[in-house]
Amino acid sequence: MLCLAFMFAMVCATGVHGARLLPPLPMKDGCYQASPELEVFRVEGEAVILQFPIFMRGLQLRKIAPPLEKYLISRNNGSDQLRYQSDGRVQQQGKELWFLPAQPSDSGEYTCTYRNETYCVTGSITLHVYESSSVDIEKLSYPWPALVGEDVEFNCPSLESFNQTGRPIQWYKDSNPTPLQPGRATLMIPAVKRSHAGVYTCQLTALIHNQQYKVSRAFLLHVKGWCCAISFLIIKPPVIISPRNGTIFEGPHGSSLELFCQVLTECPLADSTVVTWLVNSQSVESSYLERRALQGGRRVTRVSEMCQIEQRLIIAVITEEDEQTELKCVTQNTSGRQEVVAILHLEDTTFTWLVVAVVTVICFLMMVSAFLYILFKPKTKKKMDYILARQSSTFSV
Ligand SMILES: *[C@@H]1O[C@H](CO)[C@@H](O)[C@H](O)[C@H]1NC(C)=O
Ligand SMILES: *[C@@H]1O[C@H](CO)[C@@H](O)[C@H](O)[C@H]1NC(C)=O
Ligand SMILES: *[C@@H]1O[C@H](CO)[C@@H](O)[C@H](O)[C@H]1NC(C)=O
Ligand SMILES: *[C@@H]1O[C@H](CO)[C@@H](O)[C@H](O)[C@H]1NC(C)=O
Ligand SMILES: CC(=O)N[C@H]1CO[C@H](CO)[C@@H](O)[C@@H]1O
Repeated sequence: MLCLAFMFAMVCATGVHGARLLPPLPMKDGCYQASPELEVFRVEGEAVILQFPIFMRGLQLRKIAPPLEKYLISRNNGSDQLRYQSDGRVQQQGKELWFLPAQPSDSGEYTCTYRNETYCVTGSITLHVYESSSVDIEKLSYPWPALVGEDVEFNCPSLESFNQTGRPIQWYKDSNPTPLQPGRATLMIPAVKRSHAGVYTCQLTALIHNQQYKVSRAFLLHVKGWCCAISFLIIKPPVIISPRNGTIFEGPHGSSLELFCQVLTECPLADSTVVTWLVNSQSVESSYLERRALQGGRRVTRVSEMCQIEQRLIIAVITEEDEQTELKCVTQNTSGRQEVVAILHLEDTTFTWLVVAVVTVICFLMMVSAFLYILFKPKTKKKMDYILARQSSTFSV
């Protein structure tokens, strides 16, 4: 009986193995907490659409699809939760929060929550809105390292959510008011020179509720020549502390994986230190894993004198084609570059079946011996009596 129960448990465990195992989310106040989103930096006076891609992806992976009206977006202000209507300057539109336009006082933490009678899950994002006069351009812009002679191509990013007016996208360099080239979402700089370094801003006019709003994004282009790497040696380069080089990430077929790349760097460099995951040396978006993987959730924390940057890679479902896939974490700064390589390996389930087989054999043998014992028990007793009788007869002599 015990044997059968054990075998059943083993088979069940194997079955669960094959099902989609998602990393359990931490829970706070009865609500599961999705990992925080990438922080968002914007300028006042522009339209901002706040989204929760990591949270939404988490719901999707867990096959939770609440109706739009069940998402509750609110702002954390101490212990207060401020909610939003579907009109007004700041309004909730389904899974998004729209700022028409954003103000510096909008800076803060926002959460998106789905709750029903039995389940609750929440995600959070931090928004920074800068006054246009005091724009910290280093913070606002996407860092873009390049080497002299490289071709650089900028795509005006994160604009999919906006409906553009007929007006073309304009590109500006530094504070020069003359646009660089008219009307293209992509800016090309062939064979980049040192003089090209600087801040590139793309600007467009979006139409929201029949009103026009300004939307802009900026890139900070650094151009480094081979000659000058030495001048940065004084600053310690960023160091990847996890994962270790050569790590093998194991997961059974059908399960999901959440990987973290942790980088230690000097705090003043933290914002400009790039940490990225590559799949077989390609960006996640252009790799074969593009549909099943998502990277994000960059988080910077202070660790005594240094700053630690964490970048996540989530693989929704692992399949056979992922065997031996190379996952590389790369960190880069003008002070240096480091990379570690990890390999994806599909867990072998033969072992589990071997255990099941061994247990089955042991169970069978135990049952056979029990059967034999019952069969021969009476005979043994007779023999014992006989021996005892003989012994007593000997003693009586
Ligand atoms: C609450 O949501 C969870 C997750 O989607 C679902 O499994 C559960 O059935 C829901 N409960 C109710 C009462 O709707
Ligand atoms: C947050 O709370 C503080 C005091 O509790 C208040 O002064 C402030 O206006 C609140 N912020 C928002 C955005 O409501
Ligand atoms: C863009 O247009 C679509 C279709 O008209 C509309 O549903 C959506 O809300 C618009 N988005 C914005 C940000 O105005
Ligand atoms: C990890 O290994 C790769 C190649 O095997 C090497 O290029 C890289 O420098 C190594 N990284 C570290 C931190 O040792
Ligand atoms: C490529 C890159 O992001 N470089 C950064 C490394 O650190 C220097 C020193 O602060 C920054 O100026 C660069 O932006």
